Amino acid sequence: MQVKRFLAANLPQALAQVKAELGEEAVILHTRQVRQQGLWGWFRPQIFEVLAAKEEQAKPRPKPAKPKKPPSQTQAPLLALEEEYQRLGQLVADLKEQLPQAPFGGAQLSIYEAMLQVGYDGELARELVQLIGVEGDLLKLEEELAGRIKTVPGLLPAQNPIVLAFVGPTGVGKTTTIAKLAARYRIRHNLQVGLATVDTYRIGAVEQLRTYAEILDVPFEVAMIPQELKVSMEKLREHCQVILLDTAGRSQQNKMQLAELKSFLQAAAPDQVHLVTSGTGSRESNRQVLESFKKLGPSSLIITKLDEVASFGPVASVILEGGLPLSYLANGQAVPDDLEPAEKKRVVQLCLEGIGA
Ligand SMILES: Nc1nc2c(ncn2[C@@H]2O[C@H](COP(=O)(O)OP(=O)(O)O)[C@@H](O)[C@H]2O)c(=O)[nH]1
Ligand SMILES: [Mg+2]
Repeated sequence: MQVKRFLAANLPQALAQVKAELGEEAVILHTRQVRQQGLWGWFRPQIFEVLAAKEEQAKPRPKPAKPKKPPSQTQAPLLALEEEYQRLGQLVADLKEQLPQAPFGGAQLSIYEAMLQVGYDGELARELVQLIGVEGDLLKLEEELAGRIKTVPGLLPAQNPIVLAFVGPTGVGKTTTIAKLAARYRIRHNLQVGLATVDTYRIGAVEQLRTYAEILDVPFEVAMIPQELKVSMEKLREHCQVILLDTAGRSQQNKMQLAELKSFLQAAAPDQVHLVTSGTGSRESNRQVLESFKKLGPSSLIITKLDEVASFGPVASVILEGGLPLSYLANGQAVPDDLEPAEKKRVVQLCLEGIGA
C-alpha cells in the first residue's frame, strides 16, 4: 500500500491532488485542518491535510527456499530486507487500525467531493458518505436524508385561535413571509386573520405590514413594549383564528436585543415560534443564527430566498444539523405565491442538489 500526505488550502483542492497522483482508486484515510509550521503559521490560514492511500497489487514473490546452510554473506542483506519489508507491512496495518475514521474511496469519494463542492460541512459529508457504503448508492443517501429531515405537517392551524410568531435576523424575509401566509389563510382558507408587529425600530417596518393588513382587510396591532403587546394579543384573540406576530430583525450577536425579544414573546405567548433564516447565508452564519435564537425556543425553521441560492450545502447543513423541523420554504419575493409548506421529498431534493447525476 502506498500512503501519501497531501496539503492544500481547502479540501476540494487536496482531493484533486489525491486524484491526480493516486488516481480514482485512491482511498482517503484521514482528513484534518492543520496550522502551517513555524511561528508565522499562527498568523496564516489553516491548511487541509489529507492522508490517502493506494492499494498496490502485490507481485507474487517466489517463496525463498529454506537455507540449508547458514546464510552466506550475500544472502544476509536480502534476509534483512525481507524482515524490514514485513515489519513495514505490519506497521501500515497497525496505523490503519489506529485511524479514527474509516477510509472510503471510489464512488463514495466522488460523492464526498461533490458534497464539499456544494458547501457541505466536511464532517457531515464524511458521516453521510460512510453510511452509504462503498458503491456510493445515492438512493441510500436519499433514504438517510429522509430519515434525518424533520418537517412539520401542513399549513392549516391545528387550533383556534393560534398565534404564530416569526423571529430571525434582519432582512431574511420575516415580514414578507408573514404577508404570504396571511394572504393564504385569509383568501384560500377563508380564516379570520390578525396581524401584529413589535418591529418599531426601522422606519417603514410598521408601514410595510400595515399595507398588507389593509390590502387583506384584517385587523392590525402595533406594540412598543411587552405590556402593550399583551393587550393587543388579547384583542386579536377575541376575533381572529390565526394571529401572525412580526418581530424586529435581531442580530444573532446582540444578547440585549435577544433578551428584549424574549420578553415580547413571553407577553404574546405564541403557540409556534418560527425561526426565519435566509438560504443565502453561509454555513457559519446559519450556525450562529441557530445557536443564538435557540434561546427563544423556536419550534420550527423557515428557509427563505431559495431562489437566490447558488449551492445548497450550507442550506443542507442548517437543515440537518440545526435539529429544528422545517415548516416553510420561501423561493421568491412574490406575495403570496412564493411560499410552500416544507415537504420532506422536496427538502431531500434540495439537500441533494448538485450531488450525483
Ligand atoms: N429573492 C427573495 N427575496 C425575498 C424572499 N423573501 C423576502 N425577500 C426579500 O427580502 C427583503 C427583506 O424582506 P423582509 O420581509 O422585509 O425581511 P425582514 O427584515 O426579515 O422582515 C425584501 O426585499 C423581500 O422582498 C425570498 O424568498 N426570495
Ligand atoms: Mg420585517
